Amino acid sequence: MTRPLRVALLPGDGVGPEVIAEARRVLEATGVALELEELPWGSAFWREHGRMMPEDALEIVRGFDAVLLGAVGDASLPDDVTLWGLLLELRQGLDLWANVRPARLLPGIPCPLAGRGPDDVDMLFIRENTEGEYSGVGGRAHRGTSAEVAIEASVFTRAGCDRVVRYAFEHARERRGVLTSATKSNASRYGYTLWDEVVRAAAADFPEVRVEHVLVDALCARMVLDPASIDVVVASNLFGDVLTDVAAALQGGLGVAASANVAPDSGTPGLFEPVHGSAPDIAGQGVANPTGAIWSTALLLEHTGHADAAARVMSALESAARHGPKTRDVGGEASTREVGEAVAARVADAT
Ligand code: GGG
Repeated sequence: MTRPLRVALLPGDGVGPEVIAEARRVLEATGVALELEELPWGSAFWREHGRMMPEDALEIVRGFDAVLLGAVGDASLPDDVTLWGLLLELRQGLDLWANVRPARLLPGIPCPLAGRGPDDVDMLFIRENTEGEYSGVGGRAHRGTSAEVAIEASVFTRAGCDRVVRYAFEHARERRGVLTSATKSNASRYGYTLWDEVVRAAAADFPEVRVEHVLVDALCARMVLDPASIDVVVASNLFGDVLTDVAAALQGGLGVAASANVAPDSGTPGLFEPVHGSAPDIAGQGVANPTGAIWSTALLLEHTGHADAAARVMSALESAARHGPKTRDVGGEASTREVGEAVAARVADAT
């Protein structure tokens, strides 16, 4: 008998608990044998313990096959405290070096670009996830004086660039065969030029993939003007974050976008999360779109060897996008729970 899939649910802050409740409902409807455990970490945990997660959080997480995270961020705490205390600590501590973000417009979801539809928006972003501009290297001196100085160093290593670039090439080979590398190596002459060299060297091992080097600002414009020309994008940590908010807008908004933080071929549990944050303006109202969290569940199933269940979740999400129910951010009137229940029912029917 195969052992159950052990998933840690980490609802976190704001709308996190609402969307993770629906993701859980859908996960349970797949029929996959599960062992689920909720981890009460986040800003409420910080208020009680003075930290976002327990000291042995990484050890605890390593005991699971995967983690499903809702959101982090709370008005009572500085954003850098909540992000570094939980999400970035998990990404770096577990060395989850690739952040995979599909940006596909599901039929039935309105596209903000006039005249464009699902055929135009089908991109995959591979974001470097442990170094670059998010390395956490730097400091501040002479605080509060007119001589104050702040340094935020971007750290790029050849090995760190190489592994994520090769992973992106592999995806491009499986998709439409085009890899776009996004940098700003005309202005930032050290880290991004190393990145460019690594891309050129890796390209020799993927002759079937056409590579293009595009400056990140030009890529933002192209994503809006000609999204159909973009297949797989590989980008540094910060650029990947920014580009995928633009991409999320093209696929119907942040509520729809999903992501997987993974360390391929390492055996380390992946961390799966909707791209959106805690959305304090709508938290507790039951109106948040659970699509990004449910889509992240499909990525979790796919990455843990349950491709059939993942496909059933995606097809149920596609059906809800086409026929409803939908939340108000994508043109409907349904609640978070109504969408979750409808998707879970379709998954169960197909099981
Ligand atoms: N879904 C987790 C979450 O709250 N993400 C918000 C966020 O600010 N993420 C930063 C990042 O992905 O770098």
